[in-house]
Amino acid sequence: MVLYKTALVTGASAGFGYSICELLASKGLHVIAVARRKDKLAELAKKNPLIMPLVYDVTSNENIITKIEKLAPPFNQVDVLINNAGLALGQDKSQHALIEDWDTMVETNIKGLLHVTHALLPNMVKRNKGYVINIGSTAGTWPYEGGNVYGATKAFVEQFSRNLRTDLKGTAVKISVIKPGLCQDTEFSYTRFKGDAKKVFDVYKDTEAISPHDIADMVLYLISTPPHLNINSVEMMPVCQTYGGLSVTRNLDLKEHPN
Ligand code: 8X3
Repeated sequence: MVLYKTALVTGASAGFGYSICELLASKGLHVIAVARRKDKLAELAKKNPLIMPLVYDVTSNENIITKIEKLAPPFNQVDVLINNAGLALGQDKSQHALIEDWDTMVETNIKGLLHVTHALLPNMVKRNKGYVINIGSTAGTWPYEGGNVYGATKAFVEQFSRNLRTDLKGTAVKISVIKPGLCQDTEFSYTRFKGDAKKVFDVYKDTEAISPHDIADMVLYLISTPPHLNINSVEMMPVCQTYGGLSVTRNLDLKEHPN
């Protein structure tokens, strides 16, 4: 049984966020759907009157609290925060990556998540009621070529989640991190590969990956756990995906090359 009345979901305009909003509202929660794209939020909000669209950019310096306070009750008090907004940009090796892409990932995946959490957490602690669910990634645990800053931001999300858990000691506020692996039916790869349809196609070719519904189901499960139980971390992969193992370069050239 869900013991929470309201949820705020960032990155609500597509993929995981969109599905999470739909599912939680269908279970009777009042859901604040946060994203930058007004048209997508309007489309989502039409699906259920319990969904309140809130246009907000997590990378802006505006405090989200000022916007939430203006919403009609019960939307003005958030019980469950789902920090879902995040992105990957590029999958080139570090030596070829664009610094602008690195900056954008840090701004969104780290700073955006921090700012929203910092704004909402004090009220949860004050009321001794709340749940923060951070969307991490398998990339935060398992390195892969070209995962560089994306994986590092998700490692941050995981460690920040653990540290939050320690800070919440002595309160009833819960915190979990969900770490999905390969996921389909989201904008993730289109964004990462900047619309390169061939690259996107190759990522999902002949696979059955995690769907946004799988993630929404997991969120619903987490917020339905009994008050005494905190699931610290959930790592999810499709059955078709597994660990890659370590790699070895044979006959490696260790000599310095002329400039
Ligand atoms: C998404 C998983 O493997 O594309 O966070 O980095 S992966």
